[in-house]
Amino acid sequence: MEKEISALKNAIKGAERVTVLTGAGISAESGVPTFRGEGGLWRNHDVMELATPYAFERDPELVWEFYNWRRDLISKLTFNPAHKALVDLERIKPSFTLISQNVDGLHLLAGSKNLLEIHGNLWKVRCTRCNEITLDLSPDMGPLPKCKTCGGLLRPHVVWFGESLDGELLNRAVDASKNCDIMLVIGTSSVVQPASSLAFQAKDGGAIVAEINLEATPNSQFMDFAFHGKAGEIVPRLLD
Ligand code: BV8
Ligand code: ZN
Repeated sequence: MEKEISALKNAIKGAERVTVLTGAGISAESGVPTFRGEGGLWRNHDVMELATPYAFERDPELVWEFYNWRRDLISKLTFNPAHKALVDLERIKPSFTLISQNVDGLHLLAGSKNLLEIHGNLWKVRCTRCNEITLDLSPDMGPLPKCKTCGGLLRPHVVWFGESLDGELLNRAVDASKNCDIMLVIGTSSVVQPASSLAFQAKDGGAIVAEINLEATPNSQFMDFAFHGKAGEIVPRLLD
């Protein structure tokens, strides 16, 4: 591990353009439940069933209960050394893009600037009628929050399963993946599409690709480096 770590550290040092892709695993040590593993359940509902437009259509109050529960939980948490290390890296690199699948807002809280939240952000709400997007940090939005402008029902401004990602954000993420010298893939099970394909875009673009994740993933075999352990421990070591 030591030899590999120093090899990757040197590669990062020599890289001009760095792109990072993060998933729920980078927030795990902050106390945010991940999607798979133990975090995958809320009141015996499969989270994957709740984070869908169909669930919201069928039972908006249940979905809002789930999101209010997450908002309340995350409002008491903060970023961890892995988030912080990425902020420090961004400051010293001529070109840096952080692509996150996470909606918890912890990268913003840590101070990341060039951030693409490709699955949206839990702290933003969108009106289902007039599409107005507002930032609202209240832990509990109430059972069926309504738009102040038109009275329409609000929804979390996140990308649910079965919904397509914002085209412009995705294009910028693909661009940052295709045109980088190194991509770090941190804390993602790499099963969710199209995010998990970004690592291949980076490889196609000639980048060195490194995975830092608690366990192996379907993409591990394609990586130039694959470190299995905690992001909060490994990422700061890579960037110190
Ligand atoms: C789309 C917002 C289609 C909601 C999220 C192709 C094949 C098969 C299926 C599909 C496909 N294309 C599309 C699909 C369907 C689906 C999909 O990918 N399904 C998967 C499950 C197979 N994709 C979609 O629906 C996407 N939409 O493609 O649209 C389309 C196209 C055209 C027109 C119309 C429609 C939308 C996907 C976005 C879903 N929204 N989040 C919310 O959060 O409330 S994704 C959700 O999962 C979270 O954002 C989360 O970040 C993300 C991915 O999961 P991970 O981040 O990887 O988290 P996970 O728990 O899985 O893994 C955590 C990892 O961390 C683990 O490996 C663990 O070992 C590790 N870990 C734990 N602790 C630590 C750690 N690592 C380091 N340190 C630690 N301490
Ligand atoms: Zn409205």
